[in-house]
Amino acid sequence: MRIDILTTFPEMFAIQPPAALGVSIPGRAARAGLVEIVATNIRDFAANKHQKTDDRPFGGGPGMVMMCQPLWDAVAHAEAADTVSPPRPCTRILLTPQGVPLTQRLVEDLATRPRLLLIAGHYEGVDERVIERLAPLEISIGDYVLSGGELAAMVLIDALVRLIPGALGDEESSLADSFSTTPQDPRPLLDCPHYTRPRDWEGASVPEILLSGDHARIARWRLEQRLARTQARRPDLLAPWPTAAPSSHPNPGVESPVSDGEALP
Ligand code: 6GU
Repeated sequence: MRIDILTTFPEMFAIQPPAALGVSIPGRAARAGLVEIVATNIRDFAANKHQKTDDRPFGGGPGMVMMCQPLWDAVAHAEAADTVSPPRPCTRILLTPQGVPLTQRLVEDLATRPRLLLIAGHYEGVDERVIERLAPLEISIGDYVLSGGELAAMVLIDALVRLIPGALGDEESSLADSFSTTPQDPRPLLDCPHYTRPRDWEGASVPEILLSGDHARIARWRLEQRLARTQARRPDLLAPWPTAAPSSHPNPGVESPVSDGEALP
């Protein structure tokens, strides 16, 4: 899988020397060639003499708006560049608080795509005309405001990389993660509590059942713990699927097309 990021801060995505994605599981996966992470500086495509990528908003107001031209040209460049021929189709994604909420279901869907192009917006926002023409899937990582889409893009990349076969070591598994589901049980549940040695730590012991060696009872206990925790901490996850009016968001979720944006030259 290849993941491109368009950003004005490409150094945030360095693998060597390592930045956030150069360590731990994403770093190991990148070095093993399981994922190719390519950050491109939008500023390199600014056609104006000061290499400006933003300008003041029409209509006034605070902050700056990311301009159409540098972003459009950066997308054209990145999509045409691939290490395989013919170039893989790109799923365009804009990280924005206006997007659909990122969920494990959406991450699982995106992990099946051959190539993602992540656009990290900055400033007050991105000129709506280039968003309309690119028609990206718009994704938010939660109901709070970040200064830019870079950290959100890293959150998405980290969540994706752990689902690539081989990215996790033998000792690790994404199957028991919080929010993971199975075809047998589609409810996203929180994780159960975990314990390791010593059996007694300053008077605090380990639940007896985990020392019993009875694997069937242990599995049942863990499932009960997951259900109880989810009920106590995140009852919303156990609620029936919403039956409210369908969202009128342009990207209703995982069923969205790869991209219906205008083809680039
Ligand atoms: Cl994806 N971007 C920004 N700037 N802020 C956010 C976000 C994204 N998701 C939540 N807050």
